[in-house]
Amino acid sequence: MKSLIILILLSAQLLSKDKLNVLFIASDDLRPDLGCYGNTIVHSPNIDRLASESVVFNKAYCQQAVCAPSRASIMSGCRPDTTKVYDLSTPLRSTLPNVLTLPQFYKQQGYETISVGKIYHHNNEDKNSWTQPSWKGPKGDWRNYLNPKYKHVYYPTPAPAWESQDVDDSAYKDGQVVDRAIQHLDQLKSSDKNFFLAVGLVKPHLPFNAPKKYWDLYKENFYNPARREWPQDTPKIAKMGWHELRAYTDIPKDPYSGKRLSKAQDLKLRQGYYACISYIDALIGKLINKLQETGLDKNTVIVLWGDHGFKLGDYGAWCKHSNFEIDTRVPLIIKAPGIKHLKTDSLAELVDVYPTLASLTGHKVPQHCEGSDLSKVMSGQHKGKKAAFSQYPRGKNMGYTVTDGKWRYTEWYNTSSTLVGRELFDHSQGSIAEANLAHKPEFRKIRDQLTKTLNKGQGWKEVKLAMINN
Ligand SMILES: [Ca+2]
Repeated sequence: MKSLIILILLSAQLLSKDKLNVLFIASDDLRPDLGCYGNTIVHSPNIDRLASESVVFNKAYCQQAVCAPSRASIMSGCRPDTTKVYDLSTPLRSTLPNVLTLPQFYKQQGYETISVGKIYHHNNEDKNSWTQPSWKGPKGDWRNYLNPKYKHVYYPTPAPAWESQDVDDSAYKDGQVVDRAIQHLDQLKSSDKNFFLAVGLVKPHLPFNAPKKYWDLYKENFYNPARREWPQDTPKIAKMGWHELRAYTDIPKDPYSGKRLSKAQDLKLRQGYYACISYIDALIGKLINKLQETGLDKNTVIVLWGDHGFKLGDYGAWCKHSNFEIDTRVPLIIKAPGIKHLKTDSLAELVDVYPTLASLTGHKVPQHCEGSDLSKVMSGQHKGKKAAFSQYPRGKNMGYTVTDGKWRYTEWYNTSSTLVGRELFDHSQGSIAEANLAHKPEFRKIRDQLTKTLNKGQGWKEVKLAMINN
């Protein structure tokens, strides 16, 4: 009897809203340090609960490991060489004024499209994407210190890279963003329209500002980098000097001085990053509980993604900005009604999110999408793609990188399209590599195969075609 009532209620809902909704949750700088990805230190019970009902992509990659280019790519469905957004100062519409963004696509299908928090990188949250004015969060500096001394600081930031205040969840920006998202769900519950609700959390991005209770979870238990030196024989062009962290007080300023963080700073930063993960985990829990409470979870696809990886002292470095596995690998968790839990090593790219969501919600995938529809991978009907691609500029040079799930291979080109550096890393044991193997004769065959797959950064076209034809 109970299931019959549920069926009738569900049918009524499907009659008025015949397509699926989307709850699109972005986290800034979140690498896959989550319980559901096998991390035993972090406290992420809410994301783990979501993951237990979702498809968890264990090998998912951003297309460029820094905020604006990664976000321009996922939101447009295009790769950085198409968006031409390679830096933080170029908004998507300045290079692709007419591209049909993911939310704009849903808007065209008659959806209510709403954005709260940080979705695109820039303050102007692309008016064409949304049916309501977007809300970036409470007014004030994005660094969001509560200490009045640091409230209005600007770059370079004369403030510590962390803050731990004994406050409740809504004191910081992300808490208020989720409170606002919850209000939207209350309104959307009685709307006769489908919705695409984007919720952009700014943590665990620097500065690591989070309520004290989350810091207290990590008083004794710390993440410890497996390797504190660059991989052996890595070309100079591949490395970066973690300038982003050096902008904060008490961090050594000269990237080439060889100065490292003090042990106390090192521990504090890693504790702070994990505190921020647990903070957003609690907020994501609130959001998902609300979705369930409204009953909207029955016909809503949930996607949780991070815009790129992060180094926490790994390789003796911090932040992102590279083509390394640890900077390109991201969490990607998708829950869709009717699709069973799966943890998969099938390769995924953030550029796949657009076509996959379009397909999962019952729409035709727009032609311009440069990623692949992974819905059949999610339902176990397709084994997935052969390779995943990313890129990163270094000055006027461009590094193109590819992974086949085990090997990561990178080629660096200068402005005359001359090859100026190669890297080949074995990642069969995880995200950290011991040495660059690109110039070892015994790995020549693998390198040659991956050179072909990479095809100077254009190899994705062949991989996409193969996904359609197989
Ligand atoms: Ca970011």
